[in-house]
Amino acid sequence: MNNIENYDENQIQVLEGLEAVRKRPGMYIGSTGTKGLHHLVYEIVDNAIDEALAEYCTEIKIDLLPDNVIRVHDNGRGIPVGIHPTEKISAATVVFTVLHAGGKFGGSGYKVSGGLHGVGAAVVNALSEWMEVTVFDGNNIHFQRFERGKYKEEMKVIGQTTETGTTISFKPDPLVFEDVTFDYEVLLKRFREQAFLNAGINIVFEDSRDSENIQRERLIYEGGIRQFVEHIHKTKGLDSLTEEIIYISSEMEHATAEIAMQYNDSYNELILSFANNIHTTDGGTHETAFRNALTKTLNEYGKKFNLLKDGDRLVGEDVREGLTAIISVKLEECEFEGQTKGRLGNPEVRPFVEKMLTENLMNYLEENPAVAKSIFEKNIAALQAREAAKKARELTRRKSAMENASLPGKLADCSERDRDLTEIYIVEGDSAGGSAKEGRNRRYQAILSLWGKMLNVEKARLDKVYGNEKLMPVVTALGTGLGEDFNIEKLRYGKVIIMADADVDGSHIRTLLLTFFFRFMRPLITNGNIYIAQPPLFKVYRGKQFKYAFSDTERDKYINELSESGRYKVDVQRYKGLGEMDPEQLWETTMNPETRTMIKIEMEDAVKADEIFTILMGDKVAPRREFIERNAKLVENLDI
Ligand code: TTJ
Repeated sequence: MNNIENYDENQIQVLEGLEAVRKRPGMYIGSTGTKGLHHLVYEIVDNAIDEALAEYCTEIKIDLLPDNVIRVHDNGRGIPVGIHPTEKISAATVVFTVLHAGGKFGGSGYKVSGGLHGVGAAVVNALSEWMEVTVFDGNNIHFQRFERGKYKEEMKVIGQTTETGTTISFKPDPLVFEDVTFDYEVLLKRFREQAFLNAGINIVFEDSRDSENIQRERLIYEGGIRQFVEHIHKTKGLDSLTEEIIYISSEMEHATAEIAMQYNDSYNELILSFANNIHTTDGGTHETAFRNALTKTLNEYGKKFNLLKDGDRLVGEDVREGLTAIISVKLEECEFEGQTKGRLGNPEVRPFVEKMLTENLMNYLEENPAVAKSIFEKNIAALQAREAAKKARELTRRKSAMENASLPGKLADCSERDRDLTEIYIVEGDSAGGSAKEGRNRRYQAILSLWGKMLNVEKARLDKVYGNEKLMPVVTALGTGLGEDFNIEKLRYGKVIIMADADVDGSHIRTLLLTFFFRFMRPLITNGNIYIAQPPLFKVYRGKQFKYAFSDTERDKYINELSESGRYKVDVQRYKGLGEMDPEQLWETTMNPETRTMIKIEMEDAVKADEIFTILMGDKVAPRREFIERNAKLVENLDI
């Protein structure tokens, strides 16, 4: 029987559903860029993790095969293959063809269910060039193949077996995704995270795309999120303040919560929160509860043991300096809020987590006075630094008021007063700054040239940032203030564009500025104000005809096009720096909104920059070497 030709009403509905996914993939998976591509894998793997959490499966094997084919296998019960009572086809077929049937399959009794947006296996199927489903039910091997969501043959038995489990293989559709190449590190990071969040789960990940260089990793962490904290400190090369990792967990009727935390010798906080194994990048009730309870408990502790001077009070910033914490809650039903659904909304979580932390942390501190002492000393040092920063800030304010020169001299401002229509280019180096100034549209484009030695924000607290000759002009030009003073309402430009050369120094300045924004002006990133300008790398020309290329591939393509496969001579000019372009070229290629391409910085990019920064600027050699080895290709491109 051929289902594509024998439409019945159900089948038509199903196909229309999957057609909708193919028409608007972004609505279902966020984007058709790399993020959306990787999302496909998580969507499938999450189902196997659910089976493991239900304790029916002991191992999940994920293979990244040649041609960017993904294969996910679990040794669970196997997706049910019997005929579905209303759809009249195999239940497994329903899972892969009916939207929103994935994950829960009509109340299979799973307590928690993952899936970033829970879009389900049918969405992945619709966006795959092909997908193959194999189910082992202990007796028979069942098999079905789909192409772009459609099937020609129903689920059928292809052999016998004594095993149980599910294997899904699929190849993302190159007609849907801009690039179908998976990033091993991105996938590994996500699987590792899942292994930390689900203590004891056993994930084997293998990348055999290159037969000469097969990479394989077994991820199993009996210590769960405690080992997550340990891993972060180790890979970042941070020394822990205390030996032990504080671990607190609690369970109530429909929810569990756990927290692992430890201080280190840096000044940065890293709080990662999760709800049902999904990273809540914008926090939410669980994270708010953690922050509140932490500040409250440490103040109470200080009061109780007379460790705080009269009138002194620790604020959130003080107690989070140098803190790494993982918060993981698992709920029957999560409500995700905000534009990117990155914030947990469930109100009942807040009192639950607050109570759990307040009670248990106070007990812990009283039972471990030596640990409590180191933590408290660190908090007090942070409090003192905060007060020093306040003084430095007031001094800078008074100074700039007296000098009556509130905007930096290196700023060539624009005339437009409607902020949303304006942009500021932050440019490293005077010659590039000069070209940009001449080439710009001065009505709505402002140029700020940077000069002087960059502050290593890694090692500096806020009090050192005030008064830094390189960063202060940025702060003043943007108008927002920084740290706790930051106010996005005061932002003077709609877009903040970092423009630097495509070389070592350029990527250095990009990383530094992104790290600076990430640490001290984070809302600029979450609000989507930060961009990276993309100057071309090559000019390919034949006589008066020319094209700008932004990558090696593009260069080769244009050489081929302009030479008409070798019939004409073409020349290639390589731009080493922005300064080599004249103002008109810079405008045409990099600054003209009609023709330029820019990268909009997302939180993930900033987190990555911050990570790169910590490792490369930190004082530990081993993690740096390891990082460079692991990311040899990346580092070569970024040249940090
Ligand atoms: C559902 O309830 C009856 C027994 O089997 C349960 C189930 O669905 N198990 C299951 C699903 N195991 N593995 C999957 C699964 C694995 C992958 C990789 C992908 C998908 C969509 C489901």
